[in-house]
Amino acid sequence: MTTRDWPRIESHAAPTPSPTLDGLIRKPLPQDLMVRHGNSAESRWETMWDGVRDQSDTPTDRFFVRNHTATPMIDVSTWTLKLYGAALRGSPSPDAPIELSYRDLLALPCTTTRILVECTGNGRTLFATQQGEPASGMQWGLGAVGTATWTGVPLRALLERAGVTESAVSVMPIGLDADFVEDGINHGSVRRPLPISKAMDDVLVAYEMNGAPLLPDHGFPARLVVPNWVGIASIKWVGAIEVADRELYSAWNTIYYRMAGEPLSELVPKSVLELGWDVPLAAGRLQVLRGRAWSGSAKIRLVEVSVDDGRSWRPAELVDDGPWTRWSLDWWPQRRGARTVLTRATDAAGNRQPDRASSNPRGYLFGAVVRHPVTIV
Ligand SMILES: Nc1nc2c(c(=O)[nH]1)N[C@H]1C(S)=C(S)[C@@H](COP(=O)(O)O)O[C@H]1N2
Ligand SMILES: [Mo]
Repeated sequence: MTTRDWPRIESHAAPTPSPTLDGLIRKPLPQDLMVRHGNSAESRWETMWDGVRDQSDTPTDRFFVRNHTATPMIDVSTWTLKLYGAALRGSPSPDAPIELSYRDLLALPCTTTRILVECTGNGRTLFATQQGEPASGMQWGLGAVGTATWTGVPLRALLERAGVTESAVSVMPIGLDADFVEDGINHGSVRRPLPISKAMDDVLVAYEMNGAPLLPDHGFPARLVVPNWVGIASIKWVGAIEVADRELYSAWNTIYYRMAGEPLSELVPKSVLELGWDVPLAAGRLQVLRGRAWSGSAKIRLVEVSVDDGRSWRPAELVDDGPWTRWSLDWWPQRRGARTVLTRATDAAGNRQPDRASSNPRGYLFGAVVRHPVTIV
């Protein structure tokens, strides 16, 4: 039926665990599945479709990891989730919070739902390669994104049980990983406030990912998962949640994760190919280009592909419409040599990927059309 001529990915069944560097990440990071970046790691898009696997969620073994410091190992027998703040009934203080054990959390009514998590800096290296604007920060390719099926308790239900009042303005989930220190400044625990409207909408306090308890790297024993928002909102290893009757601030909404003077929230439309960079594809044979597209604002309505540098575009077939949309397009490349495949997504709110991403020094939200190099052999 279809032919693919990029190198086969070896040994999905039994990946060779590469020794993790000094415990910064705990899960194995086989080089055929992941690209390591110090304390973090990104997925390889070429592993998402291997001719056998036909599924939309990212398998947990190849889900990207973004750590500010290192994955902590949390003892679930002593862990509790603490809720406090002036916008809870009785204004419980941090010293006398409402507390839930792991067992308490698992006993509450739960929800299972598919949600995409994308790092705000995903695609950052393309600011340099496509726009000549190198940006500081984790030097991600396009693999700092994934979707999973999460099970947990809606944050709204937890806040209601804790007696959230009409006065609530801001909700601050606080991580239990080490303090984040940069340039000699200690910014404290990784934490980022959510407006009460988002906190009461669709946020999950998740304890399972793809049908199994969270791995330590993905936030065990519990984490937030915030649909459609920048990945930093989805605080891992959550230990406390403050519910305040005023705006709350941390480095993660004042220094980091801002553009044009505003804290970032929704993800922008993007589309990617499930291919490695510079892969060889055979000339004169059917190549099924497969990929995924997503947007934080609305469902994906259209994905277009150009193989002539943007002069003409062909609409791809949309395969499904989960938290990301899988798409495919048949291509019979003829001319041999270095070629570029451009993909462009449009969402139902009318947002279309631009030719250039908005410049910003930290390299957030690279949403421009990606120019994916392939070699026709
Ligand atoms: N406590 C805590 N939560 C965190 C982080 C962190 O370093 N510490 N990283 C954030 C960032 S920047 C991203 S993109 C996502 C990544 O989630 P993942 O590692 O499960 O893919 O977690 C977020 N939650
Ligand atoms: Mo991130």
